[in-house]
Amino acid sequence: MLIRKPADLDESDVTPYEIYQQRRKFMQSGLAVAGAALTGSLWLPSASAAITIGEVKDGPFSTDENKTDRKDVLTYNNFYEFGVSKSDPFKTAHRMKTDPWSVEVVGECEKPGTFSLEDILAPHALEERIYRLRCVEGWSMVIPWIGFPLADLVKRFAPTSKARFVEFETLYDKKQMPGQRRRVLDWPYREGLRMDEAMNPLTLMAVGLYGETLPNQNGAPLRLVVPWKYGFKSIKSIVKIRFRETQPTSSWMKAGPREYGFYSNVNPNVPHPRWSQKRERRIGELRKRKTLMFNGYEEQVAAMYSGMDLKKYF
Ligand SMILES: Nc1nc2c(c(=O)[nH]1)N[C@H]1C(S)=C(S)[C@@H](COP(=O)(O)O)O[C@H]1N2
Ligand SMILES: [Mo]
Repeated sequence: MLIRKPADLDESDVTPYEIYQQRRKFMQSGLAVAGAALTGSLWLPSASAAITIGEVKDGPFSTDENKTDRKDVLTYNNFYEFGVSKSDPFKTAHRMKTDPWSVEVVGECEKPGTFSLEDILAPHALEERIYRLRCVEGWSMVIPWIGFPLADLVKRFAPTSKARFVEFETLYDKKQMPGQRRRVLDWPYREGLRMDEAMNPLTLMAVGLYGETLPNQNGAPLRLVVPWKYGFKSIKSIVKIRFRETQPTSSWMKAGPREYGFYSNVNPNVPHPRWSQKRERRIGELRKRKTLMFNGYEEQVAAMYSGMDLKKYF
């Protein structure tokens, strides 16, 4: 499969028919603001991102469950930098400029530096992996991501023996990210992994989905996908990577330490303080499903947590 560069396509090509229709209706109804938002590069996912085009091979660990409708993956998002409602990112994330893009690598490593997106991507072969994503809010999706193992990227920076954790930061720019004008979270959005979690072969650095470069609302041009953890661990639009000796405090831990732990593993047996985590609604389905331990990736990840009290280290 080829990653398709938006420039190769015209708008009708990448626009799902229903949305195209919906947009036409929108514009006809004279909703100028919405119309303007929708005429941009919205459906030309991350139209400016400098992503290398090439063969994408089928990667490991893909589920054969039905994929979530592309339209839902692109329009039902959590990306608080663009607003707190699910439909906000789809409407406003086109304001984010993703080219040029660079990532600063700092902390406990032998090869820190500031790298362009092109430098970051250059040595990595892209693969498609179809993963389940389970949001702590109680819904889930199945998404065909394109990316490469985070482990391969981490190794390039040669972390020192002191590096026990990796911290990631999202872009902080109020002009491009209207949601940051309100302090709903302590910006920039921060997340972290223990080093073995970062090096686990399941952990993906994603640059695309559904055969295209990442749409802005899904975290262009570079985001994490950690499928055995609640969705908020999968940080979007990464600009900074820091190797640390001590455990980082994520934005969600800071916002609610009783509700969001550092580990955030999908665990039906540990309820969120305000609601159960036993079941979930797969977007596009009506009946609820049982939530699986580690989101169904127990075989790949359980050993990393042996001996840990998962109620304490939630
Ligand atoms: N920077 C940033 N990353 C983020 C979020 C966010 O608000 N800001 N939301 C998280 C949450 S709660 C979820 S469920 C997933 C949603 O990813 P998707 O919109 O691509 O499905 O992104 C995660 N990454
Ligand atoms: Mo989430």
